[in-house]
Amino acid sequence: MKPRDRLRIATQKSGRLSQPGRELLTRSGLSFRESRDRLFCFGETLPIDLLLVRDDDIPGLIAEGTCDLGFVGRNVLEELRLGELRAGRVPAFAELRALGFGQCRLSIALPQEQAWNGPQTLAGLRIATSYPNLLADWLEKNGVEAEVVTLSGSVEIAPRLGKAEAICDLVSSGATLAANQLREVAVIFESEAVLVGPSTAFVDERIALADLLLRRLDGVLKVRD
Ligand code: PRT
Ligand code: ZN
Repeated sequence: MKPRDRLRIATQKSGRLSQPGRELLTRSGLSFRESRDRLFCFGETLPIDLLLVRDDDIPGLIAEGTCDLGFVGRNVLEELRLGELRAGRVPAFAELRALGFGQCRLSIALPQEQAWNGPQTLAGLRIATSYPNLLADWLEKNGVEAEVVTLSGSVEIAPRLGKAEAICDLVSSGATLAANQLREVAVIFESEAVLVGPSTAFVDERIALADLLLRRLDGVLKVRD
């Protein structure tokens, strides 16, 4: 690959992580000029640019070397990491820092009236989720045989549509579950936004740039604690 003298960070274009991610970079002393199509931000104070993308694409962009670092939910990262391991591949990306925003949990929820007697309650049920690997991993660890129904969105309405008897979805306030007459019964994964990078070391000018950025981020994150 050609040597590069600028660092490229992948961030979510629009969504829950985009604003807090930009704020963290601003507090770290970085400023940007946005391209007209709003897909790229040119770093003005340091040779560090942003690529604005869908969060799900971020680990892949790092694995293929298009971007050097990224801000993404640990839930997305872990789901893809488990997918790589299941496919017999070594993940080419790794979590470098927890960023202290975007906190949420991946939880199992049941219709409100249904009793919960631990993980075995789920045996033989269909569970709808957008996180099939994280769910399958948890079911396996708990010795539960259930059917994982993978949906790309609107997981919370699956029980009402008769597609599943339980769901496994991200929760923050719990309002979405309540609005759908669902009850959170088990947390299977705790998440927040993380800094993701390659699992191998940087080369060229990017070594010093990544080092500088990490030191600045650490300074800001420490102040926040
Ligand atoms: O377009 P793109 O693919 O980039 O965006 P997206 O729609 O996939 O992502 P987005 O912006 O919704 O979420 C990005 C990341 O934010 C997630 O991967 C999580 O790491 C984090 N995050 C934090 C959340 C939530 N909190 C959250 N509450 N992601 C989603 N939710 C959803 C949840 O799926 C459910 O539908 O919000 C609803 C529940 O919220 P409460 O408050 O009602 O419990
Ligand atoms: Zn997404």
